[in-house]
Amino acid sequence: MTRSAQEVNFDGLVGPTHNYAGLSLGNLASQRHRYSVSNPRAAALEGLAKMKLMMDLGLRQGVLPPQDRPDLRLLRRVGFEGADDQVLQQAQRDAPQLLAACYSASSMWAANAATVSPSADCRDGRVHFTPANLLSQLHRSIEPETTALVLRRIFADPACFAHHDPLPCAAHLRDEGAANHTRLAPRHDQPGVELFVYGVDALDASRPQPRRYPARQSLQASQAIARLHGLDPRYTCFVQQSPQAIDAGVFHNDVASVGHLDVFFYHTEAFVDAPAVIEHLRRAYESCAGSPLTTIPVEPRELSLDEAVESYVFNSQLVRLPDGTLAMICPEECRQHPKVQALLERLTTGGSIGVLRYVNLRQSMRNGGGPACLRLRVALTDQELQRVHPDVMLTPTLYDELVRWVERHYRSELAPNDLADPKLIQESRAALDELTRILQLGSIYPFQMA
Ligand code: SUG
Repeated sequence: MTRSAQEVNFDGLVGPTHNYAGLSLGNLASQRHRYSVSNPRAAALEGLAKMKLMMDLGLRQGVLPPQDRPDLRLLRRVGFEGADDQVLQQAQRDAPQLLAACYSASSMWAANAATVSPSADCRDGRVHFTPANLLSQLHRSIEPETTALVLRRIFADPACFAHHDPLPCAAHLRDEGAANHTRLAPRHDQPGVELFVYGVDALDASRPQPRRYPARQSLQASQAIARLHGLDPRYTCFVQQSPQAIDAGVFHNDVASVGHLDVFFYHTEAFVDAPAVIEHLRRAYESCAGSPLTTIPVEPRELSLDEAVESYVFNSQLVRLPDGTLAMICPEECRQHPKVQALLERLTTGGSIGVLRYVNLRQSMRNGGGPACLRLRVALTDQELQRVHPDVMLTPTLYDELVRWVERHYRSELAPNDLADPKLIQESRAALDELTRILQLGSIYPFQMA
């Protein structure tokens, strides 16, 4: 099948300091695995295996480099002084959570890197990118600067790509990127509906709010992005995530719904007034696309929100294979879950899903990151795809090279105490320096620019 546009998944490559520090309040897996020993090598290889699966299914797949960690600039900005190893030792003694924050490999979850609108939706006919400010969590708030630089480097041609700065760092404008954004369209090169899901309206305290856990996305941030991208207000929907869902561990909406082209798979307790949300979405979609939206609702009696969070079934990737079949890429954890198995059986025998594949992402999952968290979707026309930095596009050769690179540089065990080991800084920098050569990205890290 010839395609004039396609969705390309850009996955965050897991960095060499992947660890479990329990940094994300409201992310139940992150809390549960706090201080366990991680395996950065396995984490990176699992992520690469998922990318390879996508490539083997006939889909284009891109790679986003990890960020430079530890980010010692963070520790210096909060008052730790001296040489690198002194800064690390003092932070370990006085503020181990800050030390963990500056070591987090969280940029692997590329769904939080940015919000991306395809050219067909944007007034100026370019693909628009807004890196997320990620200010709700300290360890993630240090990502936007490098993310912005990397995206500008990969999508460099101003005739095709428009880059905005991350939104100003104020709680009013807290933004977590594509994890709370879904685009629905009949084709990737036709206008679609952009659905923005927010956790809080920062200007209206009378609206329902979560009680236990933070709402990470504000309505005002989503509105700002829609304005910046020049989206058509008729086809832009802002809907509120249910506070109960946030309190049940749905810290990003992509833990309770996923959409792809004309299909929207969602838990009926994901939104405030879900029936009205779906009706609104259907109408917007029909008037934009001229054809109906296919919705796949899941009621709590079939799967509770808690079970959705446990299994991460809504964090599966929905992709259309080159022959048009809809495929679902699920976390391995779904295989062990009888109720999820029954749900998936219903979807496959009913014909909604043509192909079902499971991926083992255990290392990332233990920090609350499933298949869809690891990828940033960028719908591109053939012409736009030609303008993407070619060396980040996965090929069998690049895959082999990246596997060898991981095996050369990554540790297979990282315990909380290892974060004060100054050798880890050198190891990590050596790995990243080499990676920028493999991906031909030039200097992107602060240590390369010093
Ligand atoms: O922001 N976990 C990430 C998981 C992000 C998942 N992304 C999407 N749902 N799209 C987060 O909570 C845990 C880090 C730690 O605890 O060490 C963490 O940051």
